[in-house]
Amino acid sequence: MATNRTFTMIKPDAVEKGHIGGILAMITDAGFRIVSLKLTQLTVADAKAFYAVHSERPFYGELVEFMSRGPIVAAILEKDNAVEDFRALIGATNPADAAEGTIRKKYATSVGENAVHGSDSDENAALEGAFHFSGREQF
Ligand code: RTP
Ligand code: MG
Repeated sequence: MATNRTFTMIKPDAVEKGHIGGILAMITDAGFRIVSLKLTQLTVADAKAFYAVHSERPFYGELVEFMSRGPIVAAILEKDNAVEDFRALIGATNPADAAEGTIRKKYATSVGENAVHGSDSDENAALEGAFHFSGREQF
């Protein structure tokens, strides 16, 4: 079933640098409604599970260490065509390739430490959102 929701994390690099407010402003200015929002931290096991699809990639260990090293902001967002439009708003994985006006162009520092996550499908958006938020926390 197609949905109009996606899931995002403001990653530890951007939280450390004080960019939570700036990134949330770009998200809401782009027309996304905040359904759920929290400051939290991934355990090593959480990060391993979240990025299990990349477990054979050479950067997996570094990615797990990075994503669990400090607080993140987790959020469920709502908008028509949410998954695709949010991927467009965050920009390319590598900030060197990210278009002007994207979140990663403004806030990411490297291909690894790239400020934000965006779900890649409706199915993953639902799974990722449900991992962090109960039904009572979704508004
Ligand atoms: P994300 O899942 O975090 O939204 O990022 P993405 O779809 O744009 O990129 P993906 O291919 O799913 O990669 C997941 C995350 O792994 C890190 N990465 N590091 N060192 C590297 O070459 C490398 N490649 C990817 C990034 O943090 C990327 O967002
Ligand atoms: Mg991805």
